[in-house]
Amino acid sequence: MNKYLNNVLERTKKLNNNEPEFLQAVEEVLTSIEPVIDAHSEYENSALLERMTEPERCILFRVPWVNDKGEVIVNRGYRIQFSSLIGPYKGGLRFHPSVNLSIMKFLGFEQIFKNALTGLPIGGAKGGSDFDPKGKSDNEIMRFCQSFMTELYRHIGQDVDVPAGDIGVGGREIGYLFGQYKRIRNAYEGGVLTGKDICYGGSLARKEATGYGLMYFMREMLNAHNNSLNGKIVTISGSGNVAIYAAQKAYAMGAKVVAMSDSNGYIYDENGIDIESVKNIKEVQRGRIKEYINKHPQAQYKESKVWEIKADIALPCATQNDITLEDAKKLVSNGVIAIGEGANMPCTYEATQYFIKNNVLVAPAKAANAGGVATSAIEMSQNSMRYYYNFEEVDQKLEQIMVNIFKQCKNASEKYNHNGNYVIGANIAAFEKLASAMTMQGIV
Ligand code: NDP
Ligand code: 2IT
Repeated sequence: MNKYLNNVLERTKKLNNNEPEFLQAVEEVLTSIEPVIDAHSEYENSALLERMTEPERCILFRVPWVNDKGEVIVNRGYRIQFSSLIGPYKGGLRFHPSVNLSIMKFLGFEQIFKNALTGLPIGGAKGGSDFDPKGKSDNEIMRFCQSFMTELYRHIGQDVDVPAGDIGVGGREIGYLFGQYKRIRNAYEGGVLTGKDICYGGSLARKEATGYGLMYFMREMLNAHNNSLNGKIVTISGSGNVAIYAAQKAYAMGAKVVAMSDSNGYIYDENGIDIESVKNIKEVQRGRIKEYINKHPQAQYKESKVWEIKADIALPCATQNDITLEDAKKLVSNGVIAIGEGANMPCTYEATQYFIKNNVLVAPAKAANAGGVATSAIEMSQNSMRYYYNFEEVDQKLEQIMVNIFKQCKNASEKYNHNGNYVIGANIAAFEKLASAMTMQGIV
């Protein structure tokens, strides 16, 4: 391996040795950009990789709140402002008990590359809390969000840092966060958060954007290999925001979704899952996926991983490291042809390598799920204009962005003789842009 790359990898490991997810994300990028590093010896002199792998700022804070029983609970809040190189810090907030510094940093790091691929002026960030929204009342969610924002507000702003949703943070949470921000600032700064409801400054199609964008990317990737979604059997992990709208678009493109999951298990419906029913269970009732079988007795529920179901296309849309090498082997032996990463880093490194070795197409997260943040940037732009596009206008812009992202991945993969390897393509295309911008801006 290139000596400079190797030194940076060793340094990163030493500095972050108890952050496995962060190291995994950095290692995946660094090992795939070797040909670019070989061609640019000047990067070493400017410590370009050392700077790129070190967040500009990590903010950790206390989030005290009172539950419905009157007990005081203390959670930890995070905001990793990873890079402001090409725009204000931008990225979601995750509320999940597993949240820790390693997960926040891996997500922030990935976000820089993803945001660069969108072609829009957004830097990279991630934040969140180890708060568990499951089973909490609306009032508890509101009190938590208000406390979280009472600290976060001083670090964000529409030209500084613009959070949005992620796991456990959807329209309800963004509403409470926005209300508290506005109250503290005594100003309507619409562009400070994205994923807002339409009635107070959100963008049409933002809710659908990540899932739809994933399927636009998948369509382009399959087209490039003389294939299509028509008649394909699809399985999806997760049943949240990304999963639901990926499923909806998959149907619209002629595929059939036979299985979806949550962290407890999956539902299998041979005739095709009724998405409106899943939407109702998850978005309206905030229930569990197994409730689906109450109204659909032909469907089955199993407490196991969805990857054991035979599929042409698998869409991991839940969380990181969801598809292990063992799952990858099962999927390949069942004839899978493509993986679409709706979630961030849903495949382990070994799983991704196994897919590529077995000629399974992989739509990498940084590229394939970038439609969400791209539409967030379109929301920011509408907030600045004080004017709103209709649904079709936003959807068309999203589609165009995804087509363009696929082209960038394809071109970069071909330029460095990795035809069809869009994982390497995405990393290189994003890195080239970031490295140029970093070089032009001097040592900062
Ligand atoms: P949601 O909270 O809406 O849904 C998350 C889904 O994933 C739920 O079904 C949840 O099940 C499942 N899940 C979460 N954690 C785990 C876990 N540890 N093990 C198994 N299942 C789990 O989140 P989103 O749909 O917004 O996000 C899903 C993924 O997509 C994340 O990786 C996120 O980072 C990524 N992403 C999201 C974007 C967005 O715009 N929202 C944009 C780009 C990427 P359960 O209810 O049981 O917890
Ligand atoms: O991972 C992601 O790209 C998101 N959760 C969306 C971030 C955003 O700012 O819309």
